[in-house]
Amino acid sequence: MKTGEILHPLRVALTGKKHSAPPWEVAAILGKDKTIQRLKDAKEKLRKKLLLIYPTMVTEAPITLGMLSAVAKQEGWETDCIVNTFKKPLVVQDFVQKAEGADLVGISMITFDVLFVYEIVRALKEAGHKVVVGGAHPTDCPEECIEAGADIVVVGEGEDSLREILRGEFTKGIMPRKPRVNLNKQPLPDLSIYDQDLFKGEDGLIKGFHRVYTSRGCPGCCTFCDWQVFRQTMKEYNVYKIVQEIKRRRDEYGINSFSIADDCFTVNRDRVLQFCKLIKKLNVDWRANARANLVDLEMLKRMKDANCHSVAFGLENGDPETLMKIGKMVTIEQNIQAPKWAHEAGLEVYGCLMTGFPWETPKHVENNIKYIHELWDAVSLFQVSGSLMPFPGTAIYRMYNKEYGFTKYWLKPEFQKLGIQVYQNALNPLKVSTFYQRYLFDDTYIQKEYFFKYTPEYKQAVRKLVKEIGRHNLEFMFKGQPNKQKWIMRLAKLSMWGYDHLPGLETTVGGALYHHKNRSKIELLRDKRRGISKRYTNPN
Ligand code: B12
Ligand code: SF4
Repeated sequence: MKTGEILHPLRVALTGKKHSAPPWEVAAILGKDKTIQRLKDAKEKLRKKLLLIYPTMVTEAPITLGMLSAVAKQEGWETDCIVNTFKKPLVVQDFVQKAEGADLVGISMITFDVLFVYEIVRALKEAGHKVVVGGAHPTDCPEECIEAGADIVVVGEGEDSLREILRGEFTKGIMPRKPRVNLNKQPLPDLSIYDQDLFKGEDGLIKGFHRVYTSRGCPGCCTFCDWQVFRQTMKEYNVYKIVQEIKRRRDEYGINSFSIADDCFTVNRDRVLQFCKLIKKLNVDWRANARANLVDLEMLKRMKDANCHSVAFGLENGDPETLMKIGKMVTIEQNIQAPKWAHEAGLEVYGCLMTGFPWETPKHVENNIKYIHELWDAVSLFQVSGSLMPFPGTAIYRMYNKEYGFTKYWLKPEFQKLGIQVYQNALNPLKVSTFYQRYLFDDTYIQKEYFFKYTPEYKQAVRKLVKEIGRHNLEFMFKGQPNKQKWIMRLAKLSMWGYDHLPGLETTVGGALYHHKNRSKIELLRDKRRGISKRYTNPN
């Protein structure tokens, strides 16, 4: 935009003259200083405002909003955001109030609490706002979002689409998916938009600012995974740019432990080694996600040497048939070898398992138990969630929704609060979980048959798996404290029994215990032991 194009309407606004007055004339009328100030004020007023919303409850600052805000600022827009957190849960009216004065409202959505989000959309529409939605859920279900009242739906990556919307080049409907964006041409996330107090941990650091992306997407095509936003293509940031960003966050926000949030960090070996070389100089520690077929011992050692403390593998399942059926494209041998290499390299290993596939039988579960035993010493912790949840956009959903009758389950009230994050969170005010789900493994989707139907024998076998996962994890969390391990296991078994027979009582009693004022401290401690809480310490 040329300077004249901005100044012309300003002059008209200030002088009241239809024909633009030259700046000296304006200055003569108003006096120089006042004029400059008024010009500035008027320019500010002319800037359009974008409000970004993250409506599903989180603990950490969702970096997605920062990425979109940076793009909008480049386009000359003013931005602000509002995030629903466990610390300060919001109601529909809070979002409407915050939207006052906004020229556009952008909502980022996943398939979680969707009814609540649609309520927000409707309320915003009633208040006269223009609403654009984007994220995993709108990508999977664009028509549904339009029916719910959104003016524009962005499918896939958002940067280029948002630019077009802000420039007024696309005004209504489902925006056709754009080619993948060039990440190196995008601005770095705008971290200034968040209400930092909402995300400050006990250590004074801002949760979420530790999460950094060096790439987007994953070459895999697992049938249970919702990879529709980035599809099966990977795009990478220049590692120099990312290491600079890590340095910035270290220097400006005091963060010295980072989580590389890429779906799979280890796809490009040379890039990993280059990253290691650069990050080592920053003296920060970090963790990353990997696939068992995309690592080798040398690479893992180099990661360790560059202060990587842990690596998470999507191991998914210990049964060869299931691994093949879910399209993981990794063999059991690789799934055993990789964690062992990582352990040998001195890294802590986190293993993510998935179970509850509709074809599984007790035999499949037995294979998973054997698998856990095989990896007992190599893996520090197995993730405590991992019961299959068929997200829209996944092959599993398409294959089974009609057969098992869970078509569009996310629009039913009883499915709104599903999602491990809800009860895995120390700050979570909702009484939705039990002692055993928190300490062992959450198999409630399976036991309560939320999505699929299972035989009683299978469900029984899963319980055995849950206990083995728990026994393994407790050994890690309470090393050298066998009595504590035993007591927690006993309580967990009691909780399991209670949940099966008197679920209401278990969650009420359990919930009451968790809602004791020390709960958040106790759970933070537990999360720290499990390595979930960030390891960073505040240098200030
Ligand atoms: C890091 C991560 C987390 C982190 C942080 C999440 C956060 N809120 O910041 C943690 C560990 C906390 C987490 C938790 C959960 N996550 Co998660 N997570 C991811 C992961 C790996 C990266 C997310 C991300 O930031 N991507 C980078 C940004 C740039 O991508 P994006 O958010 O999609 O945004 C782009 C576009 O979608 C679009 N866009 C998005 N919003 C908007 C809005 C507007 C207005 C516009 C124009 C565009 C736009 O533009 C953006 C830039 O291109 C994704 C997988 C993935 N590859 O994306 C899963 C993913 C988002 N998570 C998922 C799930 C299920 C969860 C949990 C429910 C898990 C659970 N059971 O507890 C919770 C829910 C937490 C919550 N309330 O948000 C699913 C969502 C599937 C679905 N259909 O809903 C994903 C896709 C994983 C998967 N493949 O199945 N997650
Ligand atoms: S589960 Fe992991 S490996 Fe599979 S497609 Fe999703 S991100 Fe890729």
